[in-house]
Amino acid sequence: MSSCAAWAAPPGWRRIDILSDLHLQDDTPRTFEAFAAHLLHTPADAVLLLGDIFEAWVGDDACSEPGFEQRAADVLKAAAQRRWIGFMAGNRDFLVGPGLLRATGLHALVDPTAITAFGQTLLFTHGDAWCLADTDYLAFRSQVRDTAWQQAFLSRPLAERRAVARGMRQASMARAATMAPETWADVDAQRARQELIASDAQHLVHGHTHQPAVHDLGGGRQRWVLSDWDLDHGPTRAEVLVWTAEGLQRQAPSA
Ligand SMILES: [Mn+2]
Repeated sequence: MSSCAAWAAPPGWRRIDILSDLHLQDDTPRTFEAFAAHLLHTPADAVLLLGDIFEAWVGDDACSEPGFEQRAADVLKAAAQRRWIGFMAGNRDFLVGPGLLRATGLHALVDPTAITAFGQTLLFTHGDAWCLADTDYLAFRSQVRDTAWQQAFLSRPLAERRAVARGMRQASMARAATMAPETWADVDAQRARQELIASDAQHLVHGHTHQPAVHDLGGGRQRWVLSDWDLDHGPTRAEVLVWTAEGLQRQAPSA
């Protein structure tokens, strides 16, 4: 069982927005604009970013050069001045570090985190760590989440890190092209139930699989899967999960 962070929302919060899997990069300008507009204009008191906000993140020092990362940091900073924003790493942006969080005013969210608000406790995770059938990926994950591996990677020149990220993205796209999203590994239901019981939470909320749905886990427990976002290719996908005293509800982003 993973060690789980747990905290209660401040009593003044009325609405918490949850989003993930925007996979932002330099060539997704419409998705980026929709993300920025939502963060700046949502009426929510808090926003939980549940991972893979960025398609790749090669180190917080990337923000020191004019370009995509710097624009993204500017948006996050402006948004964090208006409301509480929490950041949980995904399998793409796990190298977001304390430098970016400090510079923007974002709060780190441990994976998983249980939050109590509106008389209910929900458990939040990106989702990749509990896709237990994906053993190749889990081996890769434990390698790249290792502190020594990360220090070695981050000590390489920025241009070299960008080249490695490009190569990994191409390999991942080539792999994904051979598999429909429905066939990707999914969060293990037994593990999800165990984690909910251990953290005394009612529902699990996660992203990662790009298969928005609500799954019944029995005993009144549910697994809510977030939508990915894509406003740059084909049919538009963009959805925010809104948590209020009324429960959970999917909504279009604020414009
Ligand atoms: Mn992911």
